[in-house]
Amino acid sequence: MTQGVDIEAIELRRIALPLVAPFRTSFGTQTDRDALLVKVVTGDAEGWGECVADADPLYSSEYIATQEEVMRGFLIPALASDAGRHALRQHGAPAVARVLSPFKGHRMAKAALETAILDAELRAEGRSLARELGGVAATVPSGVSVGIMDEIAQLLDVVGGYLAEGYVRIKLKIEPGWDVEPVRAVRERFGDIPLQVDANTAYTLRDARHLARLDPFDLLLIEQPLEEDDMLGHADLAKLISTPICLDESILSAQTAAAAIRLGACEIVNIKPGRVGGYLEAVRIHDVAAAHGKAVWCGGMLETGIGRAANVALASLPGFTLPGDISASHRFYARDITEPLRIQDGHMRVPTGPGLGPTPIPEILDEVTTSVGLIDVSRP
Ligand code: SMG
Ligand code: MG
Repeated sequence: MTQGVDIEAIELRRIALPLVAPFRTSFGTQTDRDALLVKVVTGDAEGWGECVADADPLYSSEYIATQEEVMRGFLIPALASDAGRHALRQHGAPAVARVLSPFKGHRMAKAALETAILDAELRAEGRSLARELGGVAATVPSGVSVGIMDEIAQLLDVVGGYLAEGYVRIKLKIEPGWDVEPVRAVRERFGDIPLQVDANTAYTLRDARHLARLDPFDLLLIEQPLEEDDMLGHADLAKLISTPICLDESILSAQTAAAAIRLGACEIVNIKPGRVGGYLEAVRIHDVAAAHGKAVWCGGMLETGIGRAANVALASLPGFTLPGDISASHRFYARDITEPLRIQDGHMRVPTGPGLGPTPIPEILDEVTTSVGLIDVSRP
């Protein structure tokens, strides 16, 4: 348990980072990442959080401009109110979700604030996020997510490159028209590698027979084939295909995870702290899944070293039995804002330093910053 925290100021910083190569999914092609970083300043330390919302509401309804606005207009004022400050002083980061609970949704904004507060608290106390969350592993296996390509030949080159780098699991982004053939080609070329696919809601239940054509390829899972709110559709689909269904976009909380598991809508859960409102809720989802004997793994949202280091800490919990989307900094960024995270023998080392571990390198951070504002929340 943490010891309580007194916030003096919160900095909101927008940064823009070019991607090393375009990343295409069923909902669009990304060429750079527009991110929002939160820095919380207390009397004892600074803490960092990364808001994982994209520039456009294509992955989910949240997008970066609204996340910044909801923080400024509602979430930060609630944390800075007398009641908010009192709760934070008494209970520290675990109070954040409760203080912010009157405001519906906006989980990515809530997660970034909670992470920064938790990080500040842990840094002040010299404790690591991994230990705080209940992590047990010293390293975690790295999987990599591979975007949709124009040509199969190009895909095979890219996958071959990642396997040569040591990634222990490949995830292919799929959509109608780019599914069975790329999977077949990767299986034929690379054999029995751990392989899975992610549809980002691109199909409907009417595609069940088509999706069953993936069955012979022995995939680890198919991630989010149907719409975010189509829990029953996923439960029905699970009876029509043999590839295990994993939910990503549909799982917003421990409660939705429990419902999805009870309904038979998923066999496996992709846990993304941003999507579920923070690392503390992420641990609760891990616990719910473990109680039902379901595997979980840690998803990715093209985080910088800040968000990614925290994800590595989460992935060190015992229920994370499948490799996460936890790739090295240079998978997406020629220059990360932290010391680059690297993989070694297909694994990433769990940070052991205080808080989430790495911090942004000030010169790099300044160069990529597009706007920054400091909100004074101190009281005499
Ligand atoms: O961070 O390695 C990463 C990206 C992993 O494919 C990835 N994420 O649906 O799981 C997913 C996607 C969401 C982000 S696409 C913009
Ligand atoms: Mg996904």
